[in-house]
Amino acid sequence: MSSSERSAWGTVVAGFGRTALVRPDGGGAPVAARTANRRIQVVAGDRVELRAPDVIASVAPRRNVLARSSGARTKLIAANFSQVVLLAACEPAFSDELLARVLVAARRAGACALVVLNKVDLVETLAQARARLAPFRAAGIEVLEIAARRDAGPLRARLSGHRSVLVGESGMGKSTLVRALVPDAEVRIGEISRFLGTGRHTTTAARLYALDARSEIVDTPGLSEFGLAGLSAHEIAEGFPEFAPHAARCRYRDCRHLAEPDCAVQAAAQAGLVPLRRLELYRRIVAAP
Ligand SMILES: Nc1nc2c(ncn2[C@@H]2O[C@H](COP(=O)(O)OP(=O)(O)O)[C@@H](O)[C@H]2O)c(=O)[nH]1
Ligand SMILES: [Mg+2]
Ligand SMILES: [Zn+2]
Repeated sequence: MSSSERSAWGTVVAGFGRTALVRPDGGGAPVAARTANRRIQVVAGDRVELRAPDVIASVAPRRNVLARSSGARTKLIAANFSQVVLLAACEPAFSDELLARVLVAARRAGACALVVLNKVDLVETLAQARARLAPFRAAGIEVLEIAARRDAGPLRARLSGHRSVLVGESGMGKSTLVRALVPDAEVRIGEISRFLGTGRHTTTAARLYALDARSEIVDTPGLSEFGLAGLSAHEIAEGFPEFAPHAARCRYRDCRHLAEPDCAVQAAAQAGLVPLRRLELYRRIVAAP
């Protein structure tokens, strides 16, 4: 590299394989950039080295990554985050299995996780939604209730100091929430869309927004499934931290809490010490990760 080709670093605001919108360090307008070669793949949250000034020369090693995998294909969702916010809603009904899957992935990424129940103004469906989340609460997973259309305030404080990845099925209120949290979201979505061209990729990639000097949120496309292909039963069990205190008393040290004899996790579920639904979800995921 000649001395006139100075490199600079930036953060990927939206990434699509080899192309990305990059926010340069030190401010300035986002830059539409392309990776120098096909071996470099970028995703929202990546730290990238810019050259020329619209060529991505390299990607810094990722602290963590949120990815789902069907086995044949692994899809990166976001990188370098500290928190995962799982959005559910009173209506339409959400999948508790999807929540459990994302919690496994968040745990593997070493990020903290927060479940948000949105649309709590829909009082007729509130009790049912709370009941579906009760096993998660009982497992020690935090659940925050909001009505994003009225007030996203209760969540705002929980985002402070974090880069949070917002995930959820479509219809849960992600767009509503992002508009409430990011005052100029529409303008910035427009910027990203212009860069991408007419609607291309608009629903297939995550976008990173700054909330304040210390906080960012990554909006992700609506999920309908979250494959965990390649994870062992043991790795999946790590996403069920409420099993751990009991697992030490299973007869077999490598017990997978499926059909092994004298499984203490199974016994704890029967005794009501572990939510039965959580054990069911664990077994479903292990059977078809
Ligand atoms: N009643 C109610 N409806 C909401 C709330 N938040 C979002 N919605 C509605 O739920 C629908 C789906 O919201 P949207 O933000 O598009 O969901 P997304 O698919 O997750 O992006 C829209 O009709 C929203 O107006 C809320 O707090 N209360
Ligand atoms: Mg949306
Ligand atoms: Zn066991």
